[in-house]
Amino acid sequence: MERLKIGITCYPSLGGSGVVATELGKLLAEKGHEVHFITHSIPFRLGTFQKNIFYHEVEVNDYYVFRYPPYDLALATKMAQVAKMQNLDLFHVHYAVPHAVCAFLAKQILGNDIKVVTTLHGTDITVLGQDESLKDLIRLGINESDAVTAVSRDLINETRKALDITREIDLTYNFVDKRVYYPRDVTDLRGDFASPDEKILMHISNFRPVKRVSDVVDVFARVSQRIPSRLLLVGEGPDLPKIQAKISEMGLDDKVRFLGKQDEIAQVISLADLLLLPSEKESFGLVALEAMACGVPTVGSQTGGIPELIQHGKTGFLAPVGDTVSMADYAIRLLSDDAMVESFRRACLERSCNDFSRDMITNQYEDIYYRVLGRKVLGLDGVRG
Ligand code: GMT
Repeated sequence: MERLKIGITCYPSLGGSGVVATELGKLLAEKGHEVHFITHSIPFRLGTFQKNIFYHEVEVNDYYVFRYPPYDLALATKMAQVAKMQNLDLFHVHYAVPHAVCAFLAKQILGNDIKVVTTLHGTDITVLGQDESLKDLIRLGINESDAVTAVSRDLINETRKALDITREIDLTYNFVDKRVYYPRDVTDLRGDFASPDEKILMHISNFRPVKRVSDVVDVFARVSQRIPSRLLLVGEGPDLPKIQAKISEMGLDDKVRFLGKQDEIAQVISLADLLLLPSEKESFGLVALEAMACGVPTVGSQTGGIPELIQHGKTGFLAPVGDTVSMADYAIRLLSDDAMVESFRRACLERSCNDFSRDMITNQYEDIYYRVLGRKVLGLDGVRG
């Protein structure tokens, strides 16, 4: 079957959309497609040299009349240049602004029929889609794409509502690579963070207000009154100083550790007994899927796409946004019942394998590429029809 040449643009620094874009690119390359990342720096999960993967850096001209160097225009120009030089079949852009609009501009520059697939990830719709100064531009990027995908049913509905979009949007959930995400043996490492009788609760995020990390601390404070436990906070971001201050004010310094940004997420998550994800908005919650694949359940908020991932009472527990009392009660109920922990762990492993596998979701994206290109839907391996 025909090998495709795909240009991928995403935010290459920390963040779920960049992770999904990079992991997808790697898997497509593994399947034999040629993948060209067009970004402002090397995607952080790209790793070392890999067959069929190429990287093209966007450089912004900082001419003295520019108050704001025009990154978006530099990106669109670079996308067009790479497409021409490498004879790309399509662009797959992740996050609507500015990437879908840059793909549209690149297509205008090229003046040909290169296809554009846009994947919506979250705040590009749920936050920026509400912004009157960006709304029309986001709608243009979406409507001008040849295919649009979103990472949950909830995000599809939000997109329709926020932007008055009527076109078809494909559902492509986040996925997890079981070769990387599985329960790791971290027995030795665990001893550095907790004693054998203590439970480990964990939160991983970029500490933006939308993650409500303050709720994580409130939940943990209640849990630690009933269950000997520790809280590990992974990641960094704007709310970090506020959270540090809150932990000190509540006298929790001895029980909380800040691990900063970490690369070996599977290893880190495997330390946890429970993940906390009390976000205000969360279109999917990739970190909860990564935890699930490592056998770790989540207690989180019943918002956005989280209920499509976490089955309440089976692979975790959900409560309304901000209801830290219920979240703490659920955490206590789970952590004090070994049989329940074991059944949640099994359900987590099963669900992550069956419903969010890398092969299944990569095939879905591949099918969308072939569809927009008007080709027969058949993978390079020739086995799908
Ligand atoms: O949209 C964002 O806030 C950023 C984006 C990112 O790059 O981390 O996160 C979103 O995309 C992830 C991958 O599809 C989803 O798993 C996250 O739930 C989503 N974040 C939010 O909706 C807050």
